[in-house]
Amino acid sequence: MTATAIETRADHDAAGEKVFNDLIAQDMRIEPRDWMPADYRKSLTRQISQHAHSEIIGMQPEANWITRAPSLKRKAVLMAKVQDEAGHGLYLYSAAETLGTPRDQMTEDLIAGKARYSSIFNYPVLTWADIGAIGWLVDGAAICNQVPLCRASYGPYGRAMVRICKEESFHQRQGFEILLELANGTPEQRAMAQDAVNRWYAPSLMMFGPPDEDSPNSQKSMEWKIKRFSNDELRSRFVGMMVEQIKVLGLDLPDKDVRFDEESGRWEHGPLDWNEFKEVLAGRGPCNAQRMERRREAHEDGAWVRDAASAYAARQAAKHTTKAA
Ligand code: BYC
Repeated sequence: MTATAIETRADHDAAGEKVFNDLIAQDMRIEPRDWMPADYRKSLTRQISQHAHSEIIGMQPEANWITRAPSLKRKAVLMAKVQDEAGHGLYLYSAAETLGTPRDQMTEDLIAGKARYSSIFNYPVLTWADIGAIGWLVDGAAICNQVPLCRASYGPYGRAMVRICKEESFHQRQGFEILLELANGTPEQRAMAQDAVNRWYAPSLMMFGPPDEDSPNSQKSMEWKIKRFSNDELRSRFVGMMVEQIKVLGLDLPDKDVRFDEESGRWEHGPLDWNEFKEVLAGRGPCNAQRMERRREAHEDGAWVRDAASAYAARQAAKHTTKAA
């Protein structure tokens, strides 16, 4: 590179950085062709691809229950929910691709065990009430975390989140309704609902990520207005929502330490087992191996679809080339 070329590149970066900082300061959106710092691109690709993987892996625990759902209506609703999650994965992979990483690469990383997906999907789904608890607690936590992401500074991510959040609201309602019906059913059904809430409560609080003091990405992410609130702020907000909703269910939160702290204006909760969280992130949760194995199988089983789509695309492209000539 010549000295002038380097100078021009440096000038370009300096001008780009200024526009980027101004846009962030004015709460405006960064779009794919805009200049952005390499770390912003990297961190967004990390977060959005992890989010996409979570949606795709998240289909597994619920899909396992479609054939066992207790009525035709419940099967249809659950099937629609699982299909929604697939759609969320696709919007998010598309949003991540606008940052320059091809989707095939992201899939390879997931399958090779190099990429993360949400800790929550490494827990077993033992009863039908778990499907209610997942909808109510897991999708509830997802909404609480993701509504602020509708205002994320990166345009394609924020826009994808708007649609995702609308669908998550339905998901939460269906989970709540399953639990409500069980809570008002026979003593056995009620006990099953309480047991599911007991098992999913702590893992759903951990979905918000590690405590703020152990969250290496939060500070930069908040400066860049990707995240608008810290992990602990959102976790506390979620606890406050659950405290009210559990009253309607007539069940109990398995946490005697929940209380509103007037001084901080935050909901407090009991201690969480962060060692368990670390184990799950390290691939040693109850279902990590099973989820990854199933994902790899699905990828291999889908090879013929990818091959057929590529062959079709190549034929179409050849047709256009012939026509143009
Ligand atoms: N699980 O510095 P931190 C759904 C990782 S899908 C696994 O606080 P950040 C649904 C984190 O990635 C729900 N890993 O990170 C789908 C980081 O590792 P790296 C998925 C976690 O990014 C189907 C390290 O720990 N939602 O709802 O500032 C059916 C340090 O963390 C977790 C999203 O993905 C975790 N729970 O904040 C039903 C939302 N937490 O990358 C429902 C979008 C943290 O440095 N993502 N880690 O190696 C986010 O909002 C943020 O990425 C997080 C973490 C709040 C999750």
